Amino acid sequence: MLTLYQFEPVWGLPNASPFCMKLETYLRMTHLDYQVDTSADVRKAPKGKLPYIKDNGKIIADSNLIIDYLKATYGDPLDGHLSPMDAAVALAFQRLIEENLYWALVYSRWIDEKNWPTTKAVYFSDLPLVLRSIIPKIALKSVTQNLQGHGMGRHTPTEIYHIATLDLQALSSFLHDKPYFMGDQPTTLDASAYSVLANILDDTLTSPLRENAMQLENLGRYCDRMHQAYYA
Ligand SMILES: N[C@@H](CCC(=O)N[C@@H](CS)C(=O)NCC(=O)O)C(=O)O
Repeated sequence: MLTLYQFEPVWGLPNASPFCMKLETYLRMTHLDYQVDTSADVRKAPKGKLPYIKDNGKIIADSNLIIDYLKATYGDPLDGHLSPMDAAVALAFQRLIEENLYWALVYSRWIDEKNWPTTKAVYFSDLPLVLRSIIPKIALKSVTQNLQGHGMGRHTPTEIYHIATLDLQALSSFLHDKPYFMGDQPTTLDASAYSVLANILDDTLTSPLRENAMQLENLGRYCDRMHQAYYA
């Protein structure tokens, strides 16, 4: 059976890692059998990140490459019906969510001073006491460098939340009153969108990111629908 290596769920979310949650949601949407292993050390993961999978002895990392593999191996029940133009739009929105909006979420959790103490307490609560004052500092340094490398971390907080709000507004406008992003049927884009949006809307932390997302009420209703469909 396929094994999904991902982080332990926290905050009542299927996963606080949008990429882990996206892949688990995809597996549920496609009714593929899987088991979860949360014991993997992220530093020893094939690409130093989670999720990755093991299927029939093959190890594959990166949620998008994993989904490509799953489509090639088990078929493509979610996206096969999309026209080339719709598939292009779905890919563009997926990139907006994963390559831009995601980084504002990372910023709000790790760098926003109001949230870092809670993030730290939750993410590192399992560490032995002696490591609890060392590992979070190392992890924070690495996340700060990643945000700088991406470019999002070079902006002011006001600019970051403004950039993210434009993404959220685009998502809200495109979703409009459709049940799913690409229409009446769920597609892979919904696995990606639901995972980042549910993480942003989660009430454990607060930030202008969450407050602005809350104003866009169709996004909250969409997350409720996805939760009911795949995690009720
Ligand atoms: N492009 C990758 C991104 C995965 C990713 O960024 N995972 C994060 C958690 S959301 C991670 O493992 N971070 C650990 C680290 O960077 O040390 C995918 O789609 O799977």
